[in-house]
Amino acid sequence: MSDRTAQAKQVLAAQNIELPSWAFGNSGTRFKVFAQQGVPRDPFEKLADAAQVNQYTGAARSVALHIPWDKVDDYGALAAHAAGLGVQIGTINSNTFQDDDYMLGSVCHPDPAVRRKATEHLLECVDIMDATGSRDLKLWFADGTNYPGQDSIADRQDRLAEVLTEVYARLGDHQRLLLEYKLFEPSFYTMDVPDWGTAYAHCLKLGPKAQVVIDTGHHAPGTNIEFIVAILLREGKLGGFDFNSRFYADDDLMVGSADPFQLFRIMHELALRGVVGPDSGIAYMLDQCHNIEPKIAGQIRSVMNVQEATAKALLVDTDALAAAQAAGDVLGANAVLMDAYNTDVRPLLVELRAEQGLDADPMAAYAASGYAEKIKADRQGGQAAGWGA
Ligand code: LRH
Ligand code: MN
Ligand code: MN
Repeated sequence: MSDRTAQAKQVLAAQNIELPSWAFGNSGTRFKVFAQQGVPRDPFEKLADAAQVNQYTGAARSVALHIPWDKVDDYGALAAHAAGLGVQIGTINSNTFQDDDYMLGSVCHPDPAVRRKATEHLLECVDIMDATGSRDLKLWFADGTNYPGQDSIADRQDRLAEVLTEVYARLGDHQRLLLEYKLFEPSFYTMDVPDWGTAYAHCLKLGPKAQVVIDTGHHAPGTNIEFIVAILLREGKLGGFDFNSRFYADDDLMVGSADPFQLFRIMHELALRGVVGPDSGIAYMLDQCHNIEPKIAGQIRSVMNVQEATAKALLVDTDALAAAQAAGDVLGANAVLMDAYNTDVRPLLVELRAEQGLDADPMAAYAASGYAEKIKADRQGGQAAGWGA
């Protein structure tokens, strides 16, 4: 085994891909939410399903919550339940997009009373982080406008900055605020945090505990996401990822399914700088919905897709790449990258799983476990993921 392969295995063994609790609930589009049998009825069961993904991949040791979709009376009990299942509660995602009050926005709303309500929700999310031991608060705002003149673009930025400042001040020493941007939807003329530049500008003003999140589905078609990764890394402002795939918009399909080469290019930028591991300060999360495929298996496949892209990125011959780049050897440099991308890393991952005491084929092992049949029999009336419930 080459040194590079051995090193790759070490990094892969430590890799963590956080799962979204909402991936396990029923979901769909605005046209139809499809009810699957056996889906979780409460956050405790969502954690149980997420633990299955970790059991067969060994690479998904934390689960993100979405509040209030995952509201419970006792978050300490939920965290203890997670620990008992061998996982932990990760990022807390806020939700200021589902109340009627938020029709014209939340933290950017022209009415101070609505902004106050949204701010109180964000502060409550930090309370929950205290109870669960979570490090990260992930903020995504549906705020924006649909029509020119509807509201002042600049004033809305001021309102946003004011709320972010208050929430930032509430964070504990080891807590962070991750600001997620999105180009479009649900607003179509302006989003108040449409791109990485806007998120970066706010995070820079706030301070070191504020970082940008890249959701891979939140860009214009053709955007070079790995360029954004490189820039944010360089500035020390890359807080994490919401991984998913898209063909057209914010499709929330399984990561690495629509464009595995893009995922590889992103992971290459991260591997180059040695920040793939869980101690990098970059939260690697999935943000997906499984509308027509089974959810637990969909999450297992997604984790495997990230592992495969990561393995390929770790196999890039960085010495040869640097030499070709320095020599201005355009085709040579490109060939080094493509060699790694075209490597079949599945045998390497099978070896890794054997070393970790895992089954070689997580999909088959989960299918053979009988868990899917058991939850179908045991659970009646599962929860919708959140939207369109
Ligand atoms: C918005 C988003 C954001 C939300 C999640 C459910 O499109 O990506 O991260 O919290 O979807
Ligand atoms: Mn997201
Ligand atoms: Mn999204």
